[in-house]
Amino acid sequence: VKDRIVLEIGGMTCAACSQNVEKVLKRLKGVSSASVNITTGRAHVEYNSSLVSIDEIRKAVDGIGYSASLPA
Ligand code: 9UX
Repeated sequence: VKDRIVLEIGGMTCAACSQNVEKVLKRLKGVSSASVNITTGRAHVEYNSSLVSIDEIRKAVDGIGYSASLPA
């Protein structure tokens, strides 16, 4: 089953930041695609919820110095 989530990423100040976030997301087991838009500050993630949780996804982003939260 493929799930999708949109996360609001905090702390991105340059275009390379979005690449950093994308990379760490794609490295997660269970994440099949990740795309981060520096302009909107949002990440679109496709993942398998039986392999990885939203919390794990958020923690991975947190772990490289950015924040990830559910859009208000
Ligand atoms: Mo965007 Mo950079 O961080 O060291 S300001 S990649």
